[in-house]
Amino acid sequence: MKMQIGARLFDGPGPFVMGIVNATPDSFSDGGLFLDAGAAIAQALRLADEGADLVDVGGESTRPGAAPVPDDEELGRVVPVIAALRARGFPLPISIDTRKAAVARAALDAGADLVNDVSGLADPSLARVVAEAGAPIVLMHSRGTPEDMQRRAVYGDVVQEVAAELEQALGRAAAAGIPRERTILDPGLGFAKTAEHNLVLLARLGELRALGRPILVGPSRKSFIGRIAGSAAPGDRLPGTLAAVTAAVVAGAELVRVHDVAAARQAALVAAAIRDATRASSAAPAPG
Ligand code: HH2
Repeated sequence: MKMQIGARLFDGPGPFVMGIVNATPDSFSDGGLFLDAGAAIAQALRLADEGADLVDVGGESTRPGAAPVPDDEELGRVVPVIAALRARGFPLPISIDTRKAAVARAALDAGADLVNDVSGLADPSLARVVAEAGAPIVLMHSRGTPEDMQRRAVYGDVVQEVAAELEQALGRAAAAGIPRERTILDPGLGFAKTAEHNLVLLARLGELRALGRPILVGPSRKSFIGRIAGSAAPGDRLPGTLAAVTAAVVAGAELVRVHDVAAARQAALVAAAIRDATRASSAAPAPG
């Protein structure tokens, strides 16, 4: 990928690691830990020390069944964190994880560099904010809202349908004036997906590369890992997360979104080295 995000040029195949800062009371794996602005700021600094390439700050849980959060409440959770990080010279690009135009605008004004939209631009006013700011955007695939998305997890071929719906999201972006070069695509593991859908998307992730944009994948601690592992609690899902990160990077993901940055970074680097060795050795001429 080649994309300017804030002060940093992301150039090359990666992998790049996005560290998660959930300033929420109810996120599925770390809800309440970083609701306090001071704790969220400390977490962002810790993830930077662990080797994150950017951090993603969110103020609304989008786990299945989560109720929406009013604009001012979400704003009040994320804007002080972003402003304080910028005031102290935080060196990394900051992404704002929101579906809401007002939150995105305030976060970009406070110093965020990228918008991470789990609704894939369901709201045209968010598209306008991103276009006006000239910011890059992550378009994640989902259907419906966190409240009803699991009822919509019905697909013929999940990979083809996700690809087609991501292409529609790219169309919404283009219509609002966001150029394709400023987009990153994400299949949205766990969003209107069953555990089986997540596995098929990971296994066939390479097919999404035909859309011609960098791919971000967010498997971190998600429930399909607990399901496969036989009920590991969210905090005990790091080994399974690393397996999913490895598979995603080998299949061509340029970015991974994770809670456990140091461990995921190591897994992603080794996975990328294996991916590159595969490409190099299959490109080499046969001996003799
Ligand atoms: N997953 C979550 C939130 N935002 N953004 C992208 N681009 N991709 C994802 O897979 C993704 C995302 C859900 O995880 P988390 O933030 O840990 O939980 P919660 O929504 O409960 O805050």
